[in-house]
Amino acid sequence: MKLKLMKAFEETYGIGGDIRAFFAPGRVNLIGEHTDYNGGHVLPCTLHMGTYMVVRKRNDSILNFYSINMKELGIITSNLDELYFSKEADWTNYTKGVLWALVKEGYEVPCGMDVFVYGTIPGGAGLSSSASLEIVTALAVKELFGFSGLSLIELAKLCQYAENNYIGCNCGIMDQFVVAMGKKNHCMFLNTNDLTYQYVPLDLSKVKIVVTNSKVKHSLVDSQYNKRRSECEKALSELQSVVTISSLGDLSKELFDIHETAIKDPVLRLRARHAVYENQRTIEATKALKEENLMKFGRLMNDSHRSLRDDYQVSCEEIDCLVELAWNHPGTIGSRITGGGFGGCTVSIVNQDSVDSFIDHLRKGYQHATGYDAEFYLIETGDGVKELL
Ligand code: GAF
Repeated sequence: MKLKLMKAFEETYGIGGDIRAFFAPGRVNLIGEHTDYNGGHVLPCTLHMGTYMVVRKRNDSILNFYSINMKELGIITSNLDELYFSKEADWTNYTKGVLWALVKEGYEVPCGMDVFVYGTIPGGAGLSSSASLEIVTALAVKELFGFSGLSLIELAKLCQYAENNYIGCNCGIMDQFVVAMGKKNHCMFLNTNDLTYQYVPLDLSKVKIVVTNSKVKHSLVDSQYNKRRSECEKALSELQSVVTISSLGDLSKELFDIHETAIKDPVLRLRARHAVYENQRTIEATKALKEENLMKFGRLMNDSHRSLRDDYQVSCEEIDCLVELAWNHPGTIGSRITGGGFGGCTVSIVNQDSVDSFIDHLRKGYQHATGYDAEFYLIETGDGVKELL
């Protein structure tokens, strides 16, 4: 792949100079949804699908961006003096946002770059194509300009900062963190409160992770995401008048049940309830995975979906349809919505022998109920961001 992309780079920008190539994966979250901005735990794994970036320094301050996936936009040109969000900059806002965050942090970017991108993550599916683009940019820039003091975790934080303050999505740290730090054949149990993490082995010899793309993305995703976050912050501040906690992730289910009436608005109570219960479910699910108790893991995934559907209300008809079809299939161990919500993908753990009939059942049932053609990805795990040497 590297050689092919290098050749394509030269065809786009001309030959010569030091050309380097990088790759960052996408991610799928197995459980622990909407907990990462509530000081809770998450359990994502990195994918074989991801974003390739080929780069070369320039002698001036021009930034050229080209993506094979957005051929129709051609080369999008910008400048180091123009690191601000603009609608016309389209997908390059993510790369520019990372440069902006680095400069803001005091890293001097001395010259422009020619940038060539190829992504294999389906866009808008909730598999973190944006975090993947951000992190691959961050590593490429770090390596190109010798910002050797920056660790991968610091890069993840900078990319989250860019997403929050340049793009305007108030996301948590999960996506950037795992895309930077993920490990093949493992998922990552991350405590978003203190950023401690463990790699948990993922044995996919008898079961498969099937990601189903609903092909639906409701436009309210960004506004509703930010709204959920502020609802949780409000609920937290009300709880803090009766119990000493610094985040919803500090609460056990039992303590929540005792104190929940401190939250006046019943809707906010539901949001906080999801954040607290989902965090505890993620801790339990990780334990079940370590003990190889997949049946329990699957039940917790199903509970997670119900909570996201009923309490957090980030699901939608199409996703519920896919999850119910999965629940009705005998080969399914667990199934739920994954990612930010309002469309995107479901993640299911399916017995290896049943994968074909599972896909067939969902494909037909979903087509019949909604008219949409779902897409299916059999997940292979991959490593976090790296230079392709
Ligand atoms: C999106 C966000 F980017 C993550 O930070 C996380 O909150 C997730 O939605 C929901 O769990 O992917």
